[in-house]
Amino acid sequence: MGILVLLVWLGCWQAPQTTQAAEKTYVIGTDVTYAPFEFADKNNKYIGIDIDLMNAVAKAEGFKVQIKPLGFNAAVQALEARQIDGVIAGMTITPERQAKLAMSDPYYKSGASMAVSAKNKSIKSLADLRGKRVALKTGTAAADYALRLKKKYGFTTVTFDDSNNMYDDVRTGNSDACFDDLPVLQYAIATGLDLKIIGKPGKTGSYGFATNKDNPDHLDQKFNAGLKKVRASGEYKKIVAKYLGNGSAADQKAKNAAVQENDRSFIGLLKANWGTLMGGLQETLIVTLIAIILRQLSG
Ligand code: ASN
Repeated sequence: MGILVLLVWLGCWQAPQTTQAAEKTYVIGTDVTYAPFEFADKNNKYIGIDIDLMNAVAKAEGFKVQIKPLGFNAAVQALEARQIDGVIAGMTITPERQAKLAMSDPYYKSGASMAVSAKNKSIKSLADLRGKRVALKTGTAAADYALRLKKKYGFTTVTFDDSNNMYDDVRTGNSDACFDDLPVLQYAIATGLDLKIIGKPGKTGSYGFATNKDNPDHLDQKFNAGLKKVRASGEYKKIVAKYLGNGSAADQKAKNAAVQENDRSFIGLLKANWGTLMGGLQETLIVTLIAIILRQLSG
């Protein structure tokens, strides 16, 4: 009897996460820290161009979103495993990704750049990377770009799951250079990261929202329709200006505080992702609990 009550309670307790009476809620994965596109503010609330854009598109199209900061590669894998409905994460539209996923119309132009420590005086071009160690972020377009150059320029590579750990490896001198998207590097440097950009960015493409090709609700089409509306109303411009603004000193200072307090430390990331981590833990506990109960029943 006690077990029955427990199982019924577990069933009821899960229900509110998946049902929405009027407007459907889609679970959208994003990167952990990819400012100005997604990052945690002082109150550990996720903000950024991607987050505001996704919310604006959802509002325009009459649906709701639940944003999950999973990390870029993990978010794409979760999408492919049908665990989430979409990804918005400064994700470059590439032919390889288009072959696997439904990618929306482009919403932001980007390109991959190399960066080295601000103190580095010896690396001035790709040719100076011979024999050097280059930090990359798993599964990214910038990593693919660097891997295509690896043989020609003779460098070794090491991978990280998020941009901050990749930058740290260069800052601390473990790696000599890293590759990431230009707008993200520029924003990080403008808000206090002690790296510098070397050379011109390589062409990798524009950012788009990703979903599965067979998603039953045509979320890609909904995103495109919403994006058109949000552009036409002037909201898109406002969102970009909110984060990239006119670069006033006060603006920049506020951004510094937000990024540095929350995003650059392990604790910051942990705090920002506590909900997600605990969500995963809850699921694990439930599965374990059910396994124990079933074993008791069968034994
Ligand atoms: N810009 C990366 C890519 O398109 C995504 C990311 O790092 N958030 O691969």
